[in-house]
Amino acid sequence: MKQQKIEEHLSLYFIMGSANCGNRDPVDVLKQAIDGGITLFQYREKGEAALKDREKYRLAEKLQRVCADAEIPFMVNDDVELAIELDADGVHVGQDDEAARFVRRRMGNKILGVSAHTIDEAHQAIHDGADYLGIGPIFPTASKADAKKAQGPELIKHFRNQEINVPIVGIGGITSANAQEVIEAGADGVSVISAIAGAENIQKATEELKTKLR
Ligand code: TZP
Ligand code: MG
Repeated sequence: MKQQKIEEHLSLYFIMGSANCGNRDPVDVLKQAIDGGITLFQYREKGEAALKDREKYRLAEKLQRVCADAEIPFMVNDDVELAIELDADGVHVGQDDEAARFVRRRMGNKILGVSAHTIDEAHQAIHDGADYLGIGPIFPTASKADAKKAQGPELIKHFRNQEINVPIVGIGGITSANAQEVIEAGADGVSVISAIAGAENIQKATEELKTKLR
């Protein structure tokens, strides 16, 4: 996918796994989020009750099909094996996962996202072939157990001021109340878990977020 296209897909980037959906079916959650206007989806199966092996594969496959029907790119968090098995549209890795340069080699020209917290990490990720950077946590989050301290939208401004010009997506505690600040700071999009997966009305919450990104 061309960089311009990736940038457009980052606009409203929804991330979830079964643990983020409470007692709702992740397939329904994803369908409603798509109806609300998400532009990219990442399957992120984490936590104590996380699905494993066959179950994880089956859910991933279902979610991928929902994405394919809606022409929304389907990304996988961390699990490069799964992404390759499914022929997913891409993978997102953090600093503690398989090194981005190896992931790039294994994934060919698929989308590669890398989480970066410092300018050095950003330079390394770009050198390794990242298509975009995930920067955060911007605001405090309850969705990631080992999240670092929230840095505010200033963190994104800092990356832009240091000539980090690749596509950037902000992450962490982003809601319809603060999404605009993240974009104004220089992000191409926002990625959210709870603002969508935790909303009572998923489609409406997604639409609300969407209006803040224009
Ligand atoms: N990485 C940094 S913060 C975060 C991840 C995966 C969690 C984002 O979830 P939420 O609910 O949108 O704050
Ligand atoms: Mg990771």
